[in-house]
Amino acid sequence: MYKLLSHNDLDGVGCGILAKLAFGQNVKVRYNSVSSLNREIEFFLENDHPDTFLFITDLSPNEENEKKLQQFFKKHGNVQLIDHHKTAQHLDEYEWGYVLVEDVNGRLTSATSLFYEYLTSNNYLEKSNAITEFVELVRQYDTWEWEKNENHKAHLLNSLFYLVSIDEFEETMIERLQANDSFDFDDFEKRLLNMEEDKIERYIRRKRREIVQAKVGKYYAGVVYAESYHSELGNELGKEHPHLDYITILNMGGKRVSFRTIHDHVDVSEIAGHYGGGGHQKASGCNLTDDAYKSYVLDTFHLDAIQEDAKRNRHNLKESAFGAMYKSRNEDLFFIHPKDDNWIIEHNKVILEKVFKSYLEAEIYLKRTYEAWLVRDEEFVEYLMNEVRKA
Ligand SMILES: [Mn+2]
Repeated sequence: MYKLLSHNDLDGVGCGILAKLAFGQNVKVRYNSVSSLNREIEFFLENDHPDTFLFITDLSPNEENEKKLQQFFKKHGNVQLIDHHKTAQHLDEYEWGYVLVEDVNGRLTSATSLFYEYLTSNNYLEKSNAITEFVELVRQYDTWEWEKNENHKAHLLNSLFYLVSIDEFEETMIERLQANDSFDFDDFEKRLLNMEEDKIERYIRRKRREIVQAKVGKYYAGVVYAESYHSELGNELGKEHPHLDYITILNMGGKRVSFRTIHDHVDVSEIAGHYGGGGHQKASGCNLTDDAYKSYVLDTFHLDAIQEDAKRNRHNLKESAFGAMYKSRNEDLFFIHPKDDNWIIEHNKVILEKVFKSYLEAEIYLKRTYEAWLVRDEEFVEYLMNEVRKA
């Protein structure tokens, strides 16, 4: 018998699907949240038959269970952990641990892609075009490579995953991967997914109006409350507000926090680690501990949402040689102007001493310090007309 304990997201369930394709009726699969894994490991060690081979994928045990698993392994040899999270790298030291963040070609891995290699190289499962394609879609979604590659099919697969129950998703995928030479959605799914994509877009649009900014430690964080679409949201809000080092997404009901960044200079697995969580450089999470609650909920609850930059302007434009006009909540006016080879900021007609090498640098400073936003054309034109009148 085999038992698989895996994560309850697409990458984790991808592992479950592969396990069932490989071992059929001989594997029991349990999907876990990050916090429920340790209970499952303890249950396994106490209750399961010692001949049962235990796989753990896409999740890592706490220190106590790490030791217990090592003891179990020494006695029975029946454990294999496969993971790709940066914060699980210490488990690679164990004979039973295999943790790889990047493969030999520098490609980011996922638990499903690592488990696929494991199962096929040990002859538990035969490679097929359909499975290979499915595994690659999961990997691209999980590593967010799909966006760079514009591989929307990977995103759709994740959307489908959240539209149906895990059981239904598993069953449909197993059937499809066994029966077909290539992997695709059926017509009904395609129609459903179209509607779902629209729904995600509307959800994100609403959340854009709720995000607040706060300095937490040395970094500027965007903070938003959301129960779903954390990766999509983190990505969109990160791109919308490049002056923020990372985005924090709070799921109050689940008492979980997600961290996402689009930047290379921040490692959000370290930030999550600070609160007892973990993950990847660009995506991580932790429980909503008292500390996390204080930093992200209590200390930010009174803040007003960030105002978005005007989007449809034709005159008041960023990087304009005439200067771009911004406004803060207390009605202060700002202009970012080019001067010689640099950019400068004018605050209520007083030029700030600081000089910036790029427009973006100036804007980052402005938004971090004053939370100002690019005003709409109407306001910009009215201001200019008033100035002309005065003159
Ligand atoms: Mn994963």
